[in-house]
Amino acid sequence: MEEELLDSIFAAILDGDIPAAPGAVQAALDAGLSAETILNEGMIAAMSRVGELYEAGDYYVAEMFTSAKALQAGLSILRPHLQNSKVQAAGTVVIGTVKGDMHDIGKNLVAMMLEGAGFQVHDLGPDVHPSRFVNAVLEHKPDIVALSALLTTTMPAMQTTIDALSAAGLRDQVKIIVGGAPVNDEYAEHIHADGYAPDASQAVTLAKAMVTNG
Ligand code: B1M
Repeated sequence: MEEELLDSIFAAILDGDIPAAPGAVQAALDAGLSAETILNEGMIAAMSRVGELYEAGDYYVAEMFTSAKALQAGLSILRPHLQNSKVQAAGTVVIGTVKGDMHDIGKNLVAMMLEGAGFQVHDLGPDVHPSRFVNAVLEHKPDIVALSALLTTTMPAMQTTIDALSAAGLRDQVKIIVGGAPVNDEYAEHIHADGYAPDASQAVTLAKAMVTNG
């Protein structure tokens, strides 16, 4: 039963069936599956398969795009269930996907889960120029700046963003966390970020530790 429900979520996303995705997610929730299981074993697993098919030349950008839309449609149902955290953290976060990078699903998940944990989140969207991060830090005075990148070609924009914050004299006023599929601990250290998280829930743990421990 559980497997069938997860299979139908997986299929809706893999096939880019935008109308079917919300219903499949709702059915799994109604059957008592946890939001985390639905997200990780249904939705993200399907997206990984989409990536594999794209790499193999069986899917094109158009299919990746429709699958992303189906995932987003499913997320709209899942959103309140991912935000049910009982522990509330105080802190402000400015988040965005770096310049040149249009991938925003992972970033949206991180933003959503930070909000669920009680953070005030200013989401600048995808393709954010370093100067927009600088302006947002001046405007919102966040505790944390969170940078996402999904492409190896846009990872260097994380460095450029950190450099822009340094040049504006703001680097010491914020903690910077980074993440996204091609990013790792080593890269975070290399660009002098303050931390790296491999997924949205660990980004929340990291952000909480940063506002608690300073
Ligand atoms: Co693109 N794409 N894409 N794509 N796309 C990838 C990333 C790719 C790996 C596919 C592949 O080849 N297997 C590949 C990158 C290769 C590389 O650089 N190594 C790729 C490519 C090549 C491209 C284009 C260049 C294709 C082209 O045009 N020829 C193009 C680039 C456009 C641009 O950005 N300039 C492109 C375009 C697109 C679409 C627009 C069609 C669409 C994005 C739609 C959207 O986001 N609104 C898309 C999609 C959907 C993907 C895949 C299939 C799925 C990404 C996704 O949403 N995953 C992806 C393949 C894959 O990842 N398997 C692929 C689900 C999401 C929940 O995971 O974003 O990894 P993710 O987020 C995770 C963690 O990474 C982490 O938390 C999340 C999980 O909890 N995380 C953070 C993310 N940010 C974080 C920040 C943090 C902490 C954790 O702290 C701040």
